[in-house]
Amino acid sequence: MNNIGLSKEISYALRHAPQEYGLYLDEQGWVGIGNLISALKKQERFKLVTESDIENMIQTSEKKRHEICDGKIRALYGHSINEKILKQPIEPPDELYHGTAHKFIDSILKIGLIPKDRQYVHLSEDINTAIIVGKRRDENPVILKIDSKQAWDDGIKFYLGNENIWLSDSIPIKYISLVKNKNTY
Ligand code: HQG
Repeated sequence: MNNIGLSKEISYALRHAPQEYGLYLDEQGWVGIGNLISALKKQERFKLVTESDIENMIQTSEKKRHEICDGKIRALYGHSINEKILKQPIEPPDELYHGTAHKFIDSILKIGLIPKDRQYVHLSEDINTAIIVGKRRDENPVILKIDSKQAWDDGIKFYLGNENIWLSDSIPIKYISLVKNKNTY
């Protein structure tokens, strides 16, 4: 089984288009793993997929994007579906980071970080993760530092994605600063 292809397909189904697969996510984004497997099997390339293929894909992935519990599976972050996935607010680390493209900076510094097509803003626990995220859009990404302690104290909600990806509601500019990075500037 091609783990990258399987991971992308499952992310697409569980983050963006469950209805295309006849799936209904509950409020926390869970769906029965048997239902997901039945839906995937309708495609020729996934007709032999098993639960252990999915477990293996999750375990060997360089990023923890999905989790399985009690016969159910969900995406941990990234959702764009209309029904908002409910997350429990949790106090974040004092600082978080966001890697982005130069072309977005003027707009971010004008209106702050917004979720765009997703349900939440995605933030990284460390600069290296932010660089990897930013490199998806810009070879030499801009890294922003978020004063998450102050934002949390002021009532902005943060939520856990995986062990180094945090989610949040929109982040106003007063909590955002540019990280001076010798590779970036
Ligand atoms: C930008 C991947 C203009 C924001 C990654 C980002 C992550 C603004 C883009 C996860 C803006 C949205 C999410 C504003 C934000 N004006 N641009 N006011 N506010 N933006 O993909 O954080 O590999 O929705 O900077 O690794 O890049 O798929 O968010 O560039 O963890 O598992 O709008 O997706 O994970 O892009 O990435 P995205 P993201 P996976």
